[in-house]
Amino acid sequence: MPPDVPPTIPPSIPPITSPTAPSKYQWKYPALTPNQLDVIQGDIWSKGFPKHNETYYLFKIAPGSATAFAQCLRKMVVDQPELISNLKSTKKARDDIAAKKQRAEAASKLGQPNGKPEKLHMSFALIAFTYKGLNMLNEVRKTDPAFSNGMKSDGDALNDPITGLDPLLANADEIHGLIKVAGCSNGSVNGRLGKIQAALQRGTVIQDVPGGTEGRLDGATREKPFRGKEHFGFEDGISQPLMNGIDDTPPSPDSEAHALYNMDTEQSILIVTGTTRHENSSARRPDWMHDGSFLVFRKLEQDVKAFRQLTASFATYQCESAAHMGAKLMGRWPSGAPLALQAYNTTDAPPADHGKVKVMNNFGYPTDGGDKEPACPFAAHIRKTNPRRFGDWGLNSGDQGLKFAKMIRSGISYGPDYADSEPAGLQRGLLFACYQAFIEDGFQHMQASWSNKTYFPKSDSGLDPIIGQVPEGEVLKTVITNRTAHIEVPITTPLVTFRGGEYFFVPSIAALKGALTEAPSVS
Ligand code: N7H
Repeated sequence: MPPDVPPTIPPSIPPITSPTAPSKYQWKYPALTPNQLDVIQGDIWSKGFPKHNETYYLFKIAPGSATAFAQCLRKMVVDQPELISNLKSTKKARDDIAAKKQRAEAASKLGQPNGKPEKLHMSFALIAFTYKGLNMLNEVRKTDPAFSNGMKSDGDALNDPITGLDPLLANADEIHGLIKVAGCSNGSVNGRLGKIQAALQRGTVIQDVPGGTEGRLDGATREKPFRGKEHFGFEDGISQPLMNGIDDTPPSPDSEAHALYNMDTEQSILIVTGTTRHENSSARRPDWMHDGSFLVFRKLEQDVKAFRQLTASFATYQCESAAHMGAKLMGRWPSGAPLALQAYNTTDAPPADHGKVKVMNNFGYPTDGGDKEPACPFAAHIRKTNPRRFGDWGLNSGDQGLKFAKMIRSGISYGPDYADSEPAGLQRGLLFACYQAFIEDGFQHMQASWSNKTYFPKSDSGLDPIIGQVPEGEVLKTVITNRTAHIEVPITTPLVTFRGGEYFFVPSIAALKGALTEAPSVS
């Protein structure tokens, strides 16, 4: 063969793939390590603590007791490690619950008795500190301005009201720490909280924050048939950022969608992993903050009557029913079915599909040129707080929020169910909690720069009808869209009202045993 003839390249042979064996989803980011599963507190992942009841206990460290508190805390974490839950133990509990459920389902399919899963008696706890509380344990550099200044200082940017606050949350200076306890019943929550309070010497070393009942705010999941639903009647807790190493692999057929719609999340957005803020910032955190996360806690009262009255005016806003208008405000139907999907543009999913739609995240928002009015309004709560895809509708891809505004939500409802005939004065809502590595990028960005602004995700979108807040005296205006119309909706009675809250840091268990309790900075 003459030397100048190029060798023949064999045609490439396509790999043999079975259509029934889809390839495994490849996570985009490195996994949490086994050590991280041991030291990261157990509520900081998409599934969080299993719970039926939950309490937020707010405490202060008694004057002159910082050293005693540090000693008690260290002793508790070392001698009774089971009292503060880590990711490993929470994941195991979730796996046990799932296994029991599966066994019960299998038994019931075989027609065997005892098809109902046996109730597992479990409880879980987390401890977190305000900037003031943390500073009593270790000198804290002001690396995170929102955290060190406190939620009250952010009030103007967030448009938080300053009156009508829950007395327990009204005086933030009194709050040094938070113990969040979740469990299968009030009894299991009280039992675990009592043990922690005893270890931290409640009454002498720690004291209840004044203004409430024993320093507590209690919540509970709603009873059947509203289990999983919040007070406006919508399925909650569907869309969460997922982390490699703790979350289940997204189902393979949905892999691309999970990557595309940003479910697969770099851990440094949710957990303090490195010393740099992100590529554009120089804020540096000390090593002991690694594997911690910031907790934003807000008591948000829901006005169910106002929600029902507003949605009853559906015809004015060219919606087909009150339920359709509710779905336009939320972005999902009560079942969880996303309004953006064509099948659910105008109707909720049939009951037979509720199991499927209540976990549905494989969707984005249509990219039909940016001019037409979409089935899911730009201002809908879930579209405001997660536009899902970059570059659509002329979204400003320079908005760092599109990558960094992520949070693990971990709220619980409080208060009784609403009834038309109820006596005046009953209150209900959401004890909202979320975790992120940067409050400025997560909660603060979402609330102040997205939900409270009409220009996000595009100009004249209107404000988020559920959580948007305007300065006192102004009326919140959202916009409802359909294929032909773009209609402004004034919300004269807010659907959700802020009743107080605070920013906390949730240290790793390693920090609780080490740097934070070694040498308190205040005696
Ligand atoms: Fe929202 N609701 O129950 O009506 N939220 N939220 N939220 N929220 C969501 O997708 C609700 C609040 C987010 O990825 C659903 O899991 C209520 C705050 C984010 O598609 C429902 C309150 C902030 C998402 C509610 C409240 C957020 C989300 C759909 C207050 C942040 C995921 C279920 C009383 C600043 C969006 C789901 C996505 C979803 C409700 C508060 C953020 C039903 C009543 C304060 C990021």
